[in-house]
Amino acid sequence: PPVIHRKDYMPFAWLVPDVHLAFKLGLENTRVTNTMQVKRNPDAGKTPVLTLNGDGLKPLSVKIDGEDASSWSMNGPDLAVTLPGDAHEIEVVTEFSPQDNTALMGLFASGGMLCSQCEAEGFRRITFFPDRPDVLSTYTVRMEGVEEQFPVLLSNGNLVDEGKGEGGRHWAEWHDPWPKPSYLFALVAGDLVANTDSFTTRSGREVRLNIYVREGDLDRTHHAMDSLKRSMKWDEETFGREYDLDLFNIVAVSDFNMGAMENKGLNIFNTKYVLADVETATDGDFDGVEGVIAHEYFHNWSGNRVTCRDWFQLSLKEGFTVLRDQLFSQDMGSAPVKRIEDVRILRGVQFPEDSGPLAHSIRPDSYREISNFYTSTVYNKGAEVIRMMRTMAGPEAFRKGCDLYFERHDGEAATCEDFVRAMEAGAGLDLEQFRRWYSQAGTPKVRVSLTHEGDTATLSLAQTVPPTPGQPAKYPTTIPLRIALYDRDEGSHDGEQLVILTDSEKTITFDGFAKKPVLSVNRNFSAPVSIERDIPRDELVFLAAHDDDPFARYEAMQDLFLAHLLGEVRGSLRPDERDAGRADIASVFAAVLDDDRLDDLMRGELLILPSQTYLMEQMSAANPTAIFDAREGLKALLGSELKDRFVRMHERASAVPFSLDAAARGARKVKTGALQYLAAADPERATGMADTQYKQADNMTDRQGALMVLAGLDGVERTHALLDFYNRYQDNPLVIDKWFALQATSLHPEALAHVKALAEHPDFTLRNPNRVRSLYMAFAGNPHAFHAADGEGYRLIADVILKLDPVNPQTAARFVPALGRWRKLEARWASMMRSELERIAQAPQLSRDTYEQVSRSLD
Ligand code: B3K
Ligand code: ZN
Repeated sequence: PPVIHRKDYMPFAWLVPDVHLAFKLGLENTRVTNTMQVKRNPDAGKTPVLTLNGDGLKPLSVKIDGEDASSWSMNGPDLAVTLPGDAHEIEVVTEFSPQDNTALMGLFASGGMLCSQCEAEGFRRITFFPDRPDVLSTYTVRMEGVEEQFPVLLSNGNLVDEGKGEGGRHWAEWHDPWPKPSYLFALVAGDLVANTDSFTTRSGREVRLNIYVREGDLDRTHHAMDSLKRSMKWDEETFGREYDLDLFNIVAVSDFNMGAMENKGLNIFNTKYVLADVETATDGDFDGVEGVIAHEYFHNWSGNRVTCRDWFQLSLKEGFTVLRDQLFSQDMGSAPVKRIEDVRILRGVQFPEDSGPLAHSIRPDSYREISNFYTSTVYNKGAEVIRMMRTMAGPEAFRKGCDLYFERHDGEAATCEDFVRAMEAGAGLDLEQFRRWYSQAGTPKVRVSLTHEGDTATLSLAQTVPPTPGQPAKYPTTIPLRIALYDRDEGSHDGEQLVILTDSEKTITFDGFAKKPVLSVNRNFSAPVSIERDIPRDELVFLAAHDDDPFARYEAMQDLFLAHLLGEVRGSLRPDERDAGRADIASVFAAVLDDDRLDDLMRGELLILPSQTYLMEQMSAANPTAIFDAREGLKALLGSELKDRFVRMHERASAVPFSLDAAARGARKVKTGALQYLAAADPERATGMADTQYKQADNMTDRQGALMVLAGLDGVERTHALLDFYNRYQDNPLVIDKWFALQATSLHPEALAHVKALAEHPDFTLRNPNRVRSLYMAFAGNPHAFHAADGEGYRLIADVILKLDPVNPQTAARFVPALGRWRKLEARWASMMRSELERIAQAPQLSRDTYEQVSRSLD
């Protein structure tokens, strides 16, 4: 497969101002008549050839200006039409089978309904078209099908007409007045029911809102609807963005590669991000629904009204929209807890990506398959980059920059550079050097130290950006660091400052400190860097107890755990150091458990140890077994030293009645948190407590939490609870996904064998991405099972990739990064992992998706 380079961008030679699509719908066979008005693009090179992208299609007929044409030929998968003049009408007819479309790109069948997914390049599986985001067209869509089979017919924009045909058929015609790229086209046909509501925009437009689901799921759509209305209001208030159609439809579908898709006026969602009620969804699931509903809705401006010029600009819409959904969720719930969660995702997924073979900048320079670049780097690091601009400008100036961006580029296909320029002009920032965040991959490292002499404290900062594939040499970038200097005796500071590091090194002096202050740095995670600080352990203990920035307090605790665990793993601790480290950690933990000024949501957050992945990230050649043992060992130690406190906390939290407010949610979080520590220390007692929690649960959060703990332990309680859970929810696929995932991620020593057995379960199928992920993605994230000493875990994932690749290449390729970590592992694991990648590479007929990821991972 060829490599596509950003530098080769050329505007398309033709414009397609208007498209009319007529669908004759059927599960086995769908026929599309596509009529395009095309004219020369005055801003592009002159060529008589119009190349229309296709993927697996053959034209049944091609007409130019109403006449059967012969001046066309196939150019690989594409259709090349030679045109005599400057403006023409082209009609192309295609046909395909939605039910054979297991890749779930283009138009596919899911549980009897028809549903589309076009981003990034799925539209070319429906019809021949310039399938690139810089070709904007207005769409009119006529759909026709059997009414009984497809009572609901939906597309983008507004319903303009409908009627009955012969033989039980009916039709509907939709028109979307907003010009859009083909990736935002959508179509749904099926037997669905809607939860209907409305929202009045600030200028008085009444928007009808529908959430379409299968009949039995209607009761689980209320949270999604509330989230949608909150998002609409928040975007008006916070970004000044108002909705621009009279209708906003959401459809939930169970077979979907991604979380959701922001098609204009017709968002299509994975059921996982729509359906939620207390019986079947956890508190985390509720947050997931709210966040994704908001994210897709916010795309209406950041993505749809202003779209991307080419796919290299993906972060223009995704990074920005992730930041927008993060700020929204911060405002809806606990801002510090949300910030910690977001940083945990960044460190757990994006940092490893940035230090591995698949590292790429947030605006990549090349790709073979764009689907492989819907990454945590483009999304989450992209959001951090825009957040840094906001931190440097302040929220008000940042808003001015956003306003200018929307004003300048409304209706256009823009670039990341356009965004940066609007931010410079609108927010008054100089981003000349800051632009390197768009071009350089790799997580910058900042070394931080504080010295003290006389009355002066001296802060020394030094940055390096590590080499990444294709980028051996790096330049310094702009790093905004929020800092505070604490007076240790007072336990307070004189205000936070923003220090901006631009050179490789910088020294700043602070006068008026008779005693050495304690430095709190990168507060609220103001820059997505890894900080290496020379800081005595007692200062970390101080910050863990006193820092008034909740993130920084969390961070001090994490640093304390990290240093200790890494010492354990490396075997570099003297016995006295080991004891002192453990004692400090236990006392910090005890303080968190006892601190009644903390809310439980934050308490629960502070009690989470650094993840296995994050620990592995800190080492050049990691021994996953040693890391797992050290981490579990520390859990057991804390569980046993603080047993009474954990038991009391569990009792206190268990007495809090169910509600969705923050206090009750916090109680549920610390309840299961306590069980996890107790399970490590005293499995027997924890089994009894978890069993009771399971049986008494009146909500999914408690039930799933208890089952998770039981799944890691041996005993009849485990067997009974798993069976009970299965029987209770066997008709609910999203909950059965949880049942698979809980076993695949469990701490149980036989987890690998369990996964193999579950792959044979009648409910397991490779055709449903949620189910595949619930078993195998969960497993690949289970350190002790995935890194099994004999390489069996790696083999299992490689087998899945090979089996899934012909079915659904996009989802198959998503498993490759797990095997791409071999350079970071000790030789024994590294060689087993590498040989699995080689085995995949040798398979004949790999998809472009998997081929690209495997070859990059082996380089
Ligand atoms: N824009 C979609 C991503 C679709 C990618 C398909 N390969 C979801 C989102 O980010 O909102
Ligand atoms: Zn998005």
